[in-house]
Amino acid sequence: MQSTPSFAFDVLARDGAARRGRIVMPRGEIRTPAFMPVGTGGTVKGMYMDQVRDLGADIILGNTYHLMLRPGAERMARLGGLHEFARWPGPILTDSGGFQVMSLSSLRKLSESGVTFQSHIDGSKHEMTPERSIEIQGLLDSDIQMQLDECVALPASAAEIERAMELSLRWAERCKRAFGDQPGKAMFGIVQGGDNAGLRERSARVLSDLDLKGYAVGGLAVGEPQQVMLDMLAVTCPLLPEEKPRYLMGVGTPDDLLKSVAKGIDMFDCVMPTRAGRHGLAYTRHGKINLKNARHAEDHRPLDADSACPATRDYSRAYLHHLVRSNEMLGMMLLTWNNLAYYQDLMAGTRAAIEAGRFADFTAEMQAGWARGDL
Ligand code: PRF
Repeated sequence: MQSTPSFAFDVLARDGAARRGRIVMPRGEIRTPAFMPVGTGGTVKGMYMDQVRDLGADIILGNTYHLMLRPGAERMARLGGLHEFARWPGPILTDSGGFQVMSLSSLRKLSESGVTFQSHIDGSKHEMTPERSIEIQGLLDSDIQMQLDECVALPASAAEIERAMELSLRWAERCKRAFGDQPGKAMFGIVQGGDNAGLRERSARVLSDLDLKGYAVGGLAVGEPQQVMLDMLAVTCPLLPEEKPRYLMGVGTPDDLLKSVAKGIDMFDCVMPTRAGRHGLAYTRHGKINLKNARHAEDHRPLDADSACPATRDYSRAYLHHLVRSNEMLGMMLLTWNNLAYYQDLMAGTRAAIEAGRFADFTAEMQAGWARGDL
């Protein structure tokens, strides 16, 4: 009899600091580098779960903050958990809520014990502690749960960055205790420390000693230039355990993804492909195309005739332009589909390139295509 896989991460190939790996969990295998489509409120906006799966996504992201407010964590548990509810049978990673509380709610009050806030939906009052965040993520039946942390927007003073980083370290310990030992599930810690290399180093070292199943790098792509983000990754990644997955939270553009993989990142999530799709923007091999632009009004060509994605291959730019201009929901759906297809294809190409030992060449080819533009 074959035993159920609990949680295993293997690095299958390396090319410089870039890694091609595999996470095996009871709900499925995650090929890394992986891009996780964002399914904030139990839906990857505008997409059927079957489509998301067919694009090659092995895992999606859900948000503790949104789901605790609506439909509610206890209700979700009674409904059989998020996988059953949203009809996504594969692994789900949930963000812990702290980041969303800070960006979305009002009347936030942060203390050692946690954060109290008012819902952005109905103004109701809530408390989020490290323990409650882990409890909620358990009620959602999340496979990879994130510690509660505090992310400060940049620029910020070193003192402020340090205070939030140290608080996040204490919260990591409390989350680890609350999570306990759950075979088949994982809790990841989150490195903070802003744009300060010394603080990043301390955060990475203390979290590494906690021996968690994986590590995220948080507090980046929050207002700093790309080079600062890459410098922080160069400091942080080598300090994280080699044999554990590394997840860069909330990043980014296709260029961010490739440059971060080159620093040793294995997992990503970002609203960019889905949100941009709803705003008329298409990510393609030829760079970003704004379908609102009048120059597409009589363009018969699809976004990319060579793509396997129907949204990319079968619909004219003129039609997409018309849909976007008319604010038709199909326009948002097709562009979201195209963008997620592009992101998943980029990750598939990344994995193949690392295996073939040609990741630097692959990156240069992709960048040349974006720079050449939409001819
Ligand atoms: N912490 C958490 N979620 C996040 C971030 C973080 O720092 C970021 C920063 N890019 C995005 N999402 N918990």
